[in-house]
Order: sequence, then C-alpha cells, then structure tokens
Amino acid sequence: MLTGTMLNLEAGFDTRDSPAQARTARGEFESDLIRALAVKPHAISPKYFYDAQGSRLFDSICELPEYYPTRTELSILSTHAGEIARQMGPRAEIVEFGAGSLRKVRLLLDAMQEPARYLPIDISGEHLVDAAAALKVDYPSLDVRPVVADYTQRLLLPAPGAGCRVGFFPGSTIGNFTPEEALHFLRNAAQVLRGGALLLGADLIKDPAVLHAAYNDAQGVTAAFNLNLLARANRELHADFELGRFAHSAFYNAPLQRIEMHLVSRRRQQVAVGGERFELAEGESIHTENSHKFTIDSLRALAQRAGFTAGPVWTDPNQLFSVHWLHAPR
Ligand code: AVJ
Repeated sequence: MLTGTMLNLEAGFDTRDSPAQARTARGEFESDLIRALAVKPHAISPKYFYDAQGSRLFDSICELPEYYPTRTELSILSTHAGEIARQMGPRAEIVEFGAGSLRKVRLLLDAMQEPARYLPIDISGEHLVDAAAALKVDYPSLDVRPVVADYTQRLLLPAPGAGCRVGFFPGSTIGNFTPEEALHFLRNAAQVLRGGALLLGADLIKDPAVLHAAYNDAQGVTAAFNLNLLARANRELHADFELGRFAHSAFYNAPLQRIEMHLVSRRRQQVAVGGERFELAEGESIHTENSHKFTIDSLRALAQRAGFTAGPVWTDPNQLFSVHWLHAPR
C-alpha cells in the first residue's frame, strides 16, 4: 500500500482527494469555464477533458485506426528500447511527467539494466497511486515513488540516486502547451534533471490530411471526447449545455503548426453556468485544445533554448512521430 509518507511533501502535500480539494478543483473548472464564456475569443484549457469519462474516451482514441501517435510512439520505443537503455546506463531512474502511460514506461524498464527508481509525477493522487501499485506488482525490486504535484509548476524531487536521472514525457503532450509554456516546462525539467537527460515524444508535421483524419475519426470518438467537456460541465457544474447544439471542429492551422479543436455553436443560443447566462452566436466557437506539431529541428531548437543539448532521435519509417534524447545541462 502506498501511504502519505511516500508522497513528496516538498512538492506540495496533496489533499486533492479530500472533499475540500474536490470543491477547489470544481471551483477552478467553474471559474475557468465562466471566464472562457465571458471573454472573446472563447478558450479553455484542455486539462478539463480528463475526468473519468474523458480519460476513458482518450484511451479509446489511442486505439483508433486514424490516431497514429500512440501506436507509432510505442513501436518506436519498442524498436529502439535497447539503444535508449544504453543511453541511460545502469541503475538509472525515470521521472515521468504525468502517470498515464504505464505501457510506455514498461518498455523502457524491461530494456534497462537494473532500473533503480521510478518517480511518476501527476496531479491526480488517485490515478498515481493506482498506476504505482500496478507497476510495483511486476517490478517488485523497483523503488516506485509517486510524486503528487503539478509538473507545470516548479518541482522539488528527492535527490537523484547513483545512476542517470532520465525524464520521460511521452505522447506529444508537450504539444498541448503554447510555445511559451513549452519553454517554461522544459526549463523547469532541465533543473529537475540536471546532469541527466529527457526522453521526449513529439508528433511531427506531416500531410495535413493525415493530421485531419487523426482528429476527425470516422467513429466520432474524438468528437465525443471534445463534447465531453460540456457534458462534464453539466454533470459537475449543473450547466445546461445541449450537446446537440454544438459541433466538433478540428483542423490543422498550418501557419501555427497545430491542430486546433473547437466546439462550434450550431445556432444562436444561451447557456447557463454557475448561475450566469452567456449568449453564443451561430458559428461562434469555444477553443478547447491546441496540439502543436514539430519538425525534428524545431523541437531540438526549442529544447536548446531551455538549456538541453540534442542527442539521438528515433523515428518510425514513415516519419510520423519522433522520440528525442535531450541531454540536460549540468
Ligand atoms: C494527449 C495532448 C497528446 O493532442 O493528440 C487526442 C490529445 N486530443 N485527440 C493530442 C488529443 C484529441 C492528445 N494529447
């Protein structure tokens, strides 16, 4: 059983699972949604997609034929696991930013020489404890230390062990950040990983038709994922969104090198959130997500601005996705 003593107090003691923190989390969603509706253009953070239902929908997205990133990254990691493990050296430790990808970290652990420690960082204590316990079953000698914290904020981790400290940030989650936020995240990671390295997954710029299909799947799972934001507001905030009055819209914004997702009002309508009413015009949108795409060079240039030195990069034969080894500054 994982207890409070395993949590990193320096990174902020987590009380998210208490009723008071659940209220705070709801309050944040409510105030961000109200702000999104009050200000134009309307935009809200994609972090609100991931309640239990949204996380299930995201898992379904990862299985879709059109959604290539997950399976492509997994195949890159499994093809090159030996080489990646050699970069790490013996008794390395993995610091994972987010705890959602146990399948991916297992590929690394299986190839590593005496992996010493695994520190998954996640804002959700519940998810983290489950993930850590699941991993501990298969790697009984691994020191698993979940850290409940927001990895976009300044982090304080336990001192590194004898081996290399390797950050792991898969899934092209970095693409959800604005370029400024990505730089801020990477600078923060460079501090935490000093003298070690970062293993980073980044989706690549490609034929816009392929990108478009990945976010406009035939089964409508991505649409359901996007619309779940409004369903969640109805469930948690007693908002009155009629889901049929909103259309999923996802398109590649080529100049900004990103997929944008929006929820577009199909008609002029009023919506109520937290006792406040807002009017949406026909065709007016709520911008729900950016998913930035990179070239190998643009990702390396970004990492270099944060103090990293580019090392090897691994891709798939079709150059759909990239996995970067980035040396952290000393
Ligand atoms: C988890 C942020 C990497 O941007 O591709 C999938 C989320 N959104 N389909 C992505 C997502 C719509 C995903 N990331």
